[in-house]
Amino acid sequence: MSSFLSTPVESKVEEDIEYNNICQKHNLLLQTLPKGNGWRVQHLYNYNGFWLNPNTVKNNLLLHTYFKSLPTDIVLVAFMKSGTTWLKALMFSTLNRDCYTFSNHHLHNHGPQSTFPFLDCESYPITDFTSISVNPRLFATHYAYTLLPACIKSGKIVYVCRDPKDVLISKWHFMSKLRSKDLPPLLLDSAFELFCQGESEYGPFWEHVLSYWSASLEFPEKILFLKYEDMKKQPEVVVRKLAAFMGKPLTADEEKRGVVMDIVKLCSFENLSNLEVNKKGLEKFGRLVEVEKQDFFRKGEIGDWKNYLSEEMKERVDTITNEKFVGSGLRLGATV
Ligand code: PAP
Repeated sequence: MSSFLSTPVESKVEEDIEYNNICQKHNLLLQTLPKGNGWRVQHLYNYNGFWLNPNTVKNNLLLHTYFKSLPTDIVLVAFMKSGTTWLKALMFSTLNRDCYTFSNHHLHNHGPQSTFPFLDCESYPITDFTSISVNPRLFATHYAYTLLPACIKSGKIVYVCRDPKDVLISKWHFMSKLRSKDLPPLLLDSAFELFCQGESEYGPFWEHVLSYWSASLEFPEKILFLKYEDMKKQPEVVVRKLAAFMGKPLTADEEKRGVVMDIVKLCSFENLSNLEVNKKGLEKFGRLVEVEKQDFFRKGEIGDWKNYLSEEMKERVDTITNEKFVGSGLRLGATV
């Protein structure tokens, strides 16, 4: 991870005309964009239909300006708390299955979040990631499809979605931990209301999912659309799909040797959450965000929302989901 992190060099920032122009554009933009309530920071801004925190708006401008994609890139996308950590581990270990043994694996000593870069965080000096020599390069982002630079859309994308009720509960727990100490705690009732109105980082949830669902129907060879619930039910099916999609299908010999189950076990919630490397320390994202590694592992279950949401709340989310997804052909929940 450290290879793509940059040390802030404030004096250099002042001399960088292109970067300063973007900062200026960002400041002006924030004055004009609709403002909403943040979960982690005080305000979110509605940028081209999606609620982002101010730094994520800025980073979207930076991404559009600086990111140099390669046709072989594969980008993992998910709405927050929908399965990024798990898929990072699965994609990394599936793609690099010839580089490590399963008894002495990179993931035993490195958190899944550090296996490949997250594109939504600002680092300075700006990196265009051209120094990454592995092929294909893997990246991750939470941006909606319409907010991605065109060059990313021309490569391959793995998208994962999850039941919005579980996403809401997972996100509320996670954001409550990261929430600025200067703000009052975010009560679940308030988070629920904001989520239903679409007002949460990278939201609205439903438009985010639909943006990738529609694109996956249009470009099925470019976008692999997965569901967290399918992954829980039959992870081995997902590993095979991922391997083929990433251009490295499982061979008959690998199948015989049980490589699929090795990957599944390595990346399971039980295994990863019990590794020392995932229990302590901080994961750094760009120069501004740090997260306790253990906060990426909470319960890893389907249906934990039942412990938090009333029947009425469940009905409200399900009704929104049905109304938003009607006619799209998308059904949430396990399909395999
Ligand atoms: P991010 O958006 O901050 O990157 P992300 O990894 O997408 O988070 O989602 C975290 C959720 O995935 C957590 O769900 P929970 O709060 O409902 O428990 C986390 O526990 C779960 N998770 C992390 N790793 C795994 C895994 N290996 N298998 C299943 N679920 C996992």
